[in-house]
Amino acid sequence: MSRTRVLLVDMPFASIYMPSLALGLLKAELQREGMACEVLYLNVLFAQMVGWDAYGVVERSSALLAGEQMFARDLFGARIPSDADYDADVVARFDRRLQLDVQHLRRHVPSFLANCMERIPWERYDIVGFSTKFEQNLPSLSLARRVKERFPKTVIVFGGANCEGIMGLALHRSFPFVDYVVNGEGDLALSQLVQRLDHGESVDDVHGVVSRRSGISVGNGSPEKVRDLNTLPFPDFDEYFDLLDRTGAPFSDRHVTLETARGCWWGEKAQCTFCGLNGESIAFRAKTPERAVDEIVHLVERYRPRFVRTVDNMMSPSYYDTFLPRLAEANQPVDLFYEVRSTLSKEQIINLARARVTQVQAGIESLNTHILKLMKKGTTALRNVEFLKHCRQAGVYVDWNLLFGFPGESVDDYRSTLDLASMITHLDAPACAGQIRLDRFSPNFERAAELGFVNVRPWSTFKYIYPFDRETLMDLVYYFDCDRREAFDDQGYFKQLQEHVARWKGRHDVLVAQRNNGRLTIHDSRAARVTQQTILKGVEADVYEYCDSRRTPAHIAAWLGERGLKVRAQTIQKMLDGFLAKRLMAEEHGWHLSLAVQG
Ligand code: B12
Ligand code: SF4
Repeated sequence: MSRTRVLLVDMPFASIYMPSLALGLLKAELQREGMACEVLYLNVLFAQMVGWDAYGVVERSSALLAGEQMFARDLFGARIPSDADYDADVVARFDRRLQLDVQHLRRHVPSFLANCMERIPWERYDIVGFSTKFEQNLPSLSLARRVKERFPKTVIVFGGANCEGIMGLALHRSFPFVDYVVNGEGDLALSQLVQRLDHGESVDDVHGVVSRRSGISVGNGSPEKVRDLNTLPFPDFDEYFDLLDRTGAPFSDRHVTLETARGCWWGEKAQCTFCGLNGESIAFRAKTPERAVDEIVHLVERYRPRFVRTVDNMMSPSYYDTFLPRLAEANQPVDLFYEVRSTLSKEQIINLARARVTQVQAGIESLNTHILKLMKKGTTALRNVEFLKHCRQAGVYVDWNLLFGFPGESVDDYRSTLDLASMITHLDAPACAGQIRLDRFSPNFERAAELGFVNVRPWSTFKYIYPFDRETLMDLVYYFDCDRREAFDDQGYFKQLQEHVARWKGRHDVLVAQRNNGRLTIHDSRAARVTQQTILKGVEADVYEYCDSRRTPAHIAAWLGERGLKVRAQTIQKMLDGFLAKRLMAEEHGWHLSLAVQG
């Protein structure tokens, strides 16, 4: 065992509903290498102090950067604009509840930081590591500065999504009390760093570690990446679950985080233009199915969660036939969440459901094929609807977004989106319909001019958080504002779409097809319906059911032919036109899809 003792800290405003996978992995890795390490979930303690609900409201409103702003005062005092200016300009645009919660939490920040200094035995640790993503920069920096002032010998290390690439160097340059920053994957870099410090050796050649030489911040490329994810340890979440029990956190369901892959296999080929999810590590790597199932079984036995939230950017394509059946066989008492592509077949979706993957985040993003092309999504509007329907049939909930703002969109695109959206209100509604954000690492940011974005600048809200010039902010932050090269008048469709989505979320429409005595009865409660009930018989009913997956008239003719039925092309087309007229079917480029969920 080395002499060096490490404390890893998760500050507000990390999610309190699940443990940090990064810290669970880093702790396990350090311990495996013989180094003493503990994890401190100060986000959970802050939530206990200010109230779980109020914390949750502010945490979920990350677009305001209120979490960063309320801690920035401690670090920058009068160097940033007043709270009153920030409230008037930013918070006032949101509802009263949020305004009150922000003010309530802000009042607790000084005493929270003071308590942290008094109650945590900092002198026990040689190295304190802060993990920072989302709105964790200012909370982490303000505490780190206090620790460094009181315990100058304590080594302060930063890492996490807010430190990736150039952001890590900018953070190190801007905050002299931060000794080292790991600017990417920390699994190998942190243990190398700790070992070097333990032996009193130079860290200058450790890849991915930013250090200070003669007072100047110097980076050393990207960290060495874990090539074989099977070599990672199982994460250790002991402190998180102990703390939940001790603080009496009022969550009925326990969640654990799990990683079965890193990077994105689709993005390696054609990265979606808005996506910065993978930072600088898009190369796809996955655990073997055996290892992934073993890890789930271990986490379930140790922490008894109700829900496993995987953090993969994209499920491995091979998992549908390997990992999922194996997981189904393991019959674990948990539901899972996964991010998936929306191009899955019906069989793949059924495999998800059998393995208890009951929630997915799917890259649907649009209901218009032209917009999907602009964002390089590699799918079509009709395939997206087919996916939503097959998920509903299999009992898999889909979390998705409707994105706008890609240069090249037209009013026709919005009109057709609205039309299709009005026909599928019986399927899961999007979580939001909104303009895309310009994120660092996304093609939209990296190749802004080429893709039609101009005047790219840090979010204006950052002026309430950092007293830095534009150049520093361009390197330090993750979110950017921009203008479109070509001005575009959406003729009010965009607002209509947002209103439609808001109504959709409140509706519980039904469009269901049920077989009874050879007849297919379709019940329809959508606002866009033509009739409440339609009864189909014979070939018509068969064709409607056959179009449960997308089919062309040629497919239908061939399928009927195999059943010994010779139906003329004109008759088939008439049937399909009838379904379309009743808005029971959607069509795109000759492909037809029945919209009713098969009961
Ligand atoms: C899971 C996830 C979530 C979960 C969080 C679960 C949790 N408790 O952590 C949920 C669903 C809550 C979530 C929500 C949001 N998320 Co999110 N999320 C992710 C995701 C997909 C995985 C994170 C993860 O656990 N990765 C696996 C771990 C192992 O990797 P890691 O965290 O990067 O850690 C490694 C290194 O960074 C480093 N490291 C980390 N900490 C430390 C500390 C030290 C000391 C050292 C040395 C190294 C180190 O080593 C680790 C191991 O290699 C990432 C994308 C991604 N692929 O990383 C986005 C990501 C973190 N989320 C992001 C965003 C923007 C959001 C939201 C704001 C969503 C939105 N509206 O857009 C909200 C904010 C929620 C909030 N305020 O809490 C951004 C963050 C950008 C940023 N710079 O912070 C990311 C990067 C994706 C993106 N590009 O949009 N998210
Ligand atoms: S949005 Fe999803 S599919 Fe597209 S590049 Fe990003 S992670 Fe991959």
